[in-house]
Amino acid sequence: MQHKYDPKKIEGKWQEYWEQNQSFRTSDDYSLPKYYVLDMFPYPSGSGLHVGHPEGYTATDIIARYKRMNGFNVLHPMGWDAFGLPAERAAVREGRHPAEITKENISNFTSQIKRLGLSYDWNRAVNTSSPDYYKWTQWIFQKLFEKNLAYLAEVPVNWCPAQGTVLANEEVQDGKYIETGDPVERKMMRQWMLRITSYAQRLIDDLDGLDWPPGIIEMQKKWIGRSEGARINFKVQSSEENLDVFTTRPDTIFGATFLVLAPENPLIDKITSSLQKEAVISYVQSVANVSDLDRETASAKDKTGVFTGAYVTNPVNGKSLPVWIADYVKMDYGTGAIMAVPAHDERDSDFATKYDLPRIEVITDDNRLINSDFLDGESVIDAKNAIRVWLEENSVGQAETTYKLRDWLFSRQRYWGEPFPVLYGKDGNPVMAPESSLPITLPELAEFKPTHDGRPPLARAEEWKNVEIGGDEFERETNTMPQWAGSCWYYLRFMDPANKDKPFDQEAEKYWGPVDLYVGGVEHAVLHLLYARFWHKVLYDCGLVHTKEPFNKLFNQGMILGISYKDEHGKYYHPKDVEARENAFFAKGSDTLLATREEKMSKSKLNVVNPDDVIAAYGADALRLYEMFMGPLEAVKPWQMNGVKGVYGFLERAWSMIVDTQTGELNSAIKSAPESQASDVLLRELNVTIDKVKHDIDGLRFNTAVAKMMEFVNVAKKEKQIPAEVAGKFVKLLAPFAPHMAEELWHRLGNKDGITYQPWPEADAKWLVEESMNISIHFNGKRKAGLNLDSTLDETQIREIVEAMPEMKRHFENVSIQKIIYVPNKLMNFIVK
Ligand code: ANZ
Repeated sequence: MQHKYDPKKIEGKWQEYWEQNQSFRTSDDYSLPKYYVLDMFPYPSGSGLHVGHPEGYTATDIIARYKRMNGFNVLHPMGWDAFGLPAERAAVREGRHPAEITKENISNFTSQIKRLGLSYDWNRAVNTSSPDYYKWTQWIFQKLFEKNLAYLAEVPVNWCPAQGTVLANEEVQDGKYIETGDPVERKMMRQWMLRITSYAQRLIDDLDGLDWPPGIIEMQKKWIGRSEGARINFKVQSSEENLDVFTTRPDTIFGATFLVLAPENPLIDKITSSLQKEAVISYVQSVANVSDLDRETASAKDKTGVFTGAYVTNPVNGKSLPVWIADYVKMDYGTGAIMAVPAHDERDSDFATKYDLPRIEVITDDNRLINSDFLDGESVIDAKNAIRVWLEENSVGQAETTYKLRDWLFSRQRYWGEPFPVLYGKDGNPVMAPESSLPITLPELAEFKPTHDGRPPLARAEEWKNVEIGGDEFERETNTMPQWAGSCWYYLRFMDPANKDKPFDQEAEKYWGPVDLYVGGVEHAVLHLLYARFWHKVLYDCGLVHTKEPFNKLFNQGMILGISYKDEHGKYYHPKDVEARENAFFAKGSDTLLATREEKMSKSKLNVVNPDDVIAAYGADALRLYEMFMGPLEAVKPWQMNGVKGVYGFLERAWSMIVDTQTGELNSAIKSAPESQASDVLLRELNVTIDKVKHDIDGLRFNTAVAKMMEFVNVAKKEKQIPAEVAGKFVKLLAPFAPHMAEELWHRLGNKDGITYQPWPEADAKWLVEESMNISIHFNGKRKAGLNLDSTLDETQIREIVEAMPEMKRHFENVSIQKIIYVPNKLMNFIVK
């Protein structure tokens, strides 16, 4: 029998036991209460797991194990978000096929994750790049098409020349592809679009009922970007045309001194005067290739524009306003035209300064209207309402709400993605491939590199591309879906992963939906989490899911930072080399030391910690426990190996509390006596610990739960006698956190069944109250005495004690008690007359 705590001898053994016993297999008994706890499934990258992954995974695993012990049927699955650019880039780099690389990475991730002792039901694993999964991604796309939510359009796209593909708005930041930093350009292309904008309002409204971090809710609202304002029609002079502007500040209309059109606005052709034509054409051409970002961030002095030669009439006062073109106005927002109010808008002000255009002040410092005729003296809020009514009454405008959210650009010129279930007939119009032909499998392609002209790699698959149905010839769509497609609905597939006839069974969804707890990184705030909500709502409208929202509670774990070492030249050092280098420095008498930094883990900074190394040194239980003990789950925190050593020490103490490390038998303090034979000190500590751990797990405060268990062990180790029942209860508390050790100790305590489904211990309320309490005794609000009493006494008993006390006697003489105010555990106030 093993004597000392040795995770190597324990962990593999129990992992095998769980697998053999299918301990974590989810039950199909829908009469049980359910709990669905989900991790954001990983992209199986070539670099494998780093210690950031197990942070969220351990947290959800604790919840899953805890819920099982509380009688829930738990769905706790894991899978692979396996399509996407990185596998393709790795394939190009290594000269191998992305399918092969993905398979290898998945197998590596699986064994790494299994070593952590996470209680996933592996029977339910899904892989978004496998045909029996993406069959249904294609099927859902067809539902979107049927509902007119998928359409082809010639659109300005974010074209990334380096990657040879278009990107979604969400994937571009500061004019660069967020994954690689490659620059992104604007280009017109015919692409598949998803009409997420028709769900904009519902995507805002339904955030209300969600238990999500307020920051994420804010980010989604901001991204959707609802703006309330007005559309105002300006008549173009000596023309039949009208120019509509969108403004959030209709109250400033008397301050408008010119209008500005986006360079792409189609009205430009119709209103430009012949005199200005040449200048306008040359300006429009010059800005055609400037990226949105550069357009937006152009500073005051770089503001550019050109006069069209046309004038409009301001409907409120009949004044003539010149119409300009400038690239700070965007075509894809509002109406692609604005009324410029230089006195109150910074960009308009910059532009007016540069081109010497007038400004009229209409708002005072205290937000009242001036120079505004019938609006003078009004507050901004009242003026907004008044002008809206005026515009509507005079039929020159109306209230309008716009959103920043754009439709989702849904096609990519890449190989490693879901093929579209779409065919083009001879007329070039798209039709859906027959449902019976799904999945449209991705053809094996020897040459899958992106092309540089934007033609998708699949266009090379001649045989695959051309299909004949009932004598008619068709060509397949050769674009693929973006990497976000598969993750839009994977949480639904986990409910019924083997279904061959449907994406998932309705009964399964009714039982398991929605996800009760979803844990993942904050980086998905507006990408995955918005896309999945959108698809879910579409499925809701199709009657396929019964809840409006997919994820009831969301929690973001904080990033784990690595400690990196950098010298004065900016060079990074591996921690192993640091000691040697510093010694060398001291030997040379140099005073240059390496600077230590806490930074995001990355290969280039040599600060990535691999969980395999931690497990090899301290075991999976110590790794899990440390990940939880480092700090609050949501906090950003640095990885410290010493901390792992610390929790390892705790595990050793917990072990030796139960096992005699000399003989390997049970520690002599462990007695087969009933729980009641434990000392009051131990019983109190046990019950307080049970209570605290329960509440901390419920609140996802795992670090304080671990701290409490540490306290328990310190108290228990001073005891001469620990009834096995008491030890067993502690082991149950430990089980969600350090499941391997808990399972081992549980069996050593003489239990035959595994610990997974043992009922969670309940705290005996009797031990939760403080032993004694300090009560201050008042008469008519004045403190007369302080008493230390047994905390189990109730109001009547305390009153009797006080009345019987000789030193209190005089306070009760010659008075009558009107009322007694009792604040439990604090004070008793006698109101007397
Ligand atoms: C007059 C005005 C006066 C404006 C003022 C602002 C301040 P948000 O809040 O982002 O919705 N705008 C409208 N369409 C635009 C476009 N296509 N490209 C660039 N700018 C556009 O901003 C709405 C405001 O942004 C609108 O209200 C308009 O300028 C400008 F003191 O109209 B405002």
